Amino acid sequence: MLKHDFRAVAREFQIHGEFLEAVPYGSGHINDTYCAVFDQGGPRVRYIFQRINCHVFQQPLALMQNIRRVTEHLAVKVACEPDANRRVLTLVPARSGEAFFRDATGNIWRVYIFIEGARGYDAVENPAQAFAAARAFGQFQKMLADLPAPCLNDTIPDFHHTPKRFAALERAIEADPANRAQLAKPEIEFARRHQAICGVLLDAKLPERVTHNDTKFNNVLLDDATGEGICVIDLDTVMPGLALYDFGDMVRTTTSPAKEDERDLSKVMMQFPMFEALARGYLSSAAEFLAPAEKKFLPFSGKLITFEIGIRFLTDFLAGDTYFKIHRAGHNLDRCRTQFKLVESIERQEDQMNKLVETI
Ligand code: ADP
Ligand code: GN1
Ligand code: MG
Repeated sequence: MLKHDFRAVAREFQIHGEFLEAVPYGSGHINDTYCAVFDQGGPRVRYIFQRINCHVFQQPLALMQNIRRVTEHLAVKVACEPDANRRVLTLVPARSGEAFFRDATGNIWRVYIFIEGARGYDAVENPAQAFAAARAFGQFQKMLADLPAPCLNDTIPDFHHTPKRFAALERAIEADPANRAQLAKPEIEFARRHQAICGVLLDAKLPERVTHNDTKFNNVLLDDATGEGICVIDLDTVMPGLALYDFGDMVRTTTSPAKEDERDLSKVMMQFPMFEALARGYLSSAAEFLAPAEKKFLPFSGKLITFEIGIRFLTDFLAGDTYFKIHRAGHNLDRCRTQFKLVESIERQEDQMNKLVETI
């Protein structure tokens, strides 16, 4: 039995032709994503159907308002480029004219045109990919620098406020509702040993910008033919933030050859050539607007955001897996372990990373 009546959802959007099927798609941790296929007379046409996770995003309408503004702004920016309609997500309007549809049980659905001829990767394969991804995310920040007022809505308040993330971890350790703290003693100790880094970027008085905030490697689609970072996706957390949150998450997800949930920790490492490609790719599009202080903290941001996501995984493990989707017992603890291993690897190479950035 299908979990959702996709045919009924499809009817609520401005899509012509006959709905054929919808299958789960991608490996995101938050929303439910499906690839929906339609017969429109010629070759099959695909769309992305997404059910927004309203446990995570408690104000889905404010979120959709952001996405509408951001995608419309970006569409104007890329209009003159070749293949313009593959360079930005395009929302398919609902029959009501809204950007979403709320079904009878309260689920909120949105539909995007499927970006064909490109794909996202869960693990980086070579420095060229790292360069392409970072260049695209830098370009994304640049194109949104002149988004007209008002500010975007905060879809998750304090999303990258690391000290508050740390406080949430301490609360979870204290409450220990799933009786798991005993299973994560080394990780809890690791987190506590690193507490001092939490506030560094907040104390540095860096400029607030419009940032993506979830720049993991699989949130940019790379063109199958050219390898270019053709389209930045997953716009739920686009909101005011620090440019370094985005660069930090790129370091987290685009320098190690291992997947985020790899159990063999010997495979987890910060590979210097990937970092170099990432820094060069990002600066190829972002150097013109970055302040010197932001540039200086590029390597540190990688350590901080890797640590931050590590403590979020640990917190969710302790809380009983209520936030991130999991696919096996201990999944969030496995994810936490890769993050902390990567923090250590970055620490060992931080001086070299700093020296490199000074030369770019
Ligand atoms: P989540 O917030 O759960 O990570 P995403 O918005 O990142 O959800 O979507 C999940 C996956 O679906 C992506 O990693 C990507 O593979 C795929 N995807 C999302 N939007 C599109 C699109 N417009 N075209 C093609 N693939 C897409
Ligand atoms: C989630 O949505 P997805 O899977 O791209 C999370 C990010 C984490 C990431 C860890 C809204 O990203 O913050 O860094 O998992 N998104 C949200 O893989 O919490
Ligand atoms: Mg995603």
